[in-house]
Amino acid sequence: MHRSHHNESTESGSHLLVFAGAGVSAESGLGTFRGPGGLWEEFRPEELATPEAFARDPGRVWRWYAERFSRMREALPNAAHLEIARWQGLFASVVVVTQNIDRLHQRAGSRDVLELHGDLWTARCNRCRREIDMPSAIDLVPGGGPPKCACGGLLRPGVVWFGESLPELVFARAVAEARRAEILVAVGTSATVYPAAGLIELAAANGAQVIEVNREPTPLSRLAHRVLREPAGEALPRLTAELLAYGAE
Ligand code: BJW
Ligand code: ZN
Repeated sequence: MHRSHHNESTESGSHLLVFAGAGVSAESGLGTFRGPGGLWEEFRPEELATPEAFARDPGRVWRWYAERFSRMREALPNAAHLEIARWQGLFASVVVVTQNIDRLHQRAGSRDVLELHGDLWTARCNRCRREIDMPSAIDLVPGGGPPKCACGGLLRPGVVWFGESLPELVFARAVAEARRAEILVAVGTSATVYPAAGLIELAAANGAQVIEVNREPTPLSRLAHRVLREPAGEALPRLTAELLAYGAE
């Protein structure tokens, strides 16, 4: 890691990439997908998070997302989101690459957030791709859904389902950031869903220090240079001093 070129002694010249998953929002009361208490202990992912599921039973899929959205809009950023936002003042660059669709990083103040799996604050027509914000879409069909677009198509959540491509420009930028990252902090992700999880391997192959923050072991653990086996909201505030020390080496 190169020396800091900045005058402020607490600042590090490092390029930091935060790679986030559902676990970072667990302490905001939002369920994770996999693992204890995960959303998908009852539902297999393929059952609801696919274009095929939406085609088969759009009402069921829409209601599942509308319900998750109502919890999401009530949720608040937690200590983990806030600490990540604070890092912006401490490193040369901080890019948050998130698999989450809850906007909690943005609400905590992170300015450079790449959403790999879309955003549940937006709905999109499955025919003409017109976008509408989720609160308005939900209001169109109280208790039911999915709402119809003016073109006659169905509105769907603006997220990325299995078998769908990630937003191309967002993913391209995430690849570039993974290549130049000097430190990658992977927080609250099972690192099992691709191509997102491949970004961690890419960063490591390009020389990044990889730090994992997760309550449980994951396939990433053996590749990580440092592992913090604690809840993100407790681990991240403690990690800050360590990151600054790496950057100053
Ligand atoms: C804490 C904590 C605390 C808890 N503190 N930690 C076979 C091999 C390889 C790949 C494939 C394959 N078959 C199919 C594929 C491709 C597929 C894939 O990867 N499948 C694998 C599951 C096998 N990928 C895709 O389909 C992707 N697209 C694609 O590949 O396009 C190319 C293509 C096109 C056409 C045909 C084929 C390919 C798209 C993936 C889209 C993923 N979408 C979802 C749903 C989004 C909408 C929604 O929210 O409903 O995204 S799936 C779900 O998983 C969601 C998440 O973003 C994603 C990742 O999960 P995440 O964030 O890691 O959460 P969890 O729950 O898994 O983990 C939480 C972790 O936190 C745990 O480890 C806990 O321990 C920890 N934790 N509390 C710290 N307090
Ligand atoms: Zn339309």
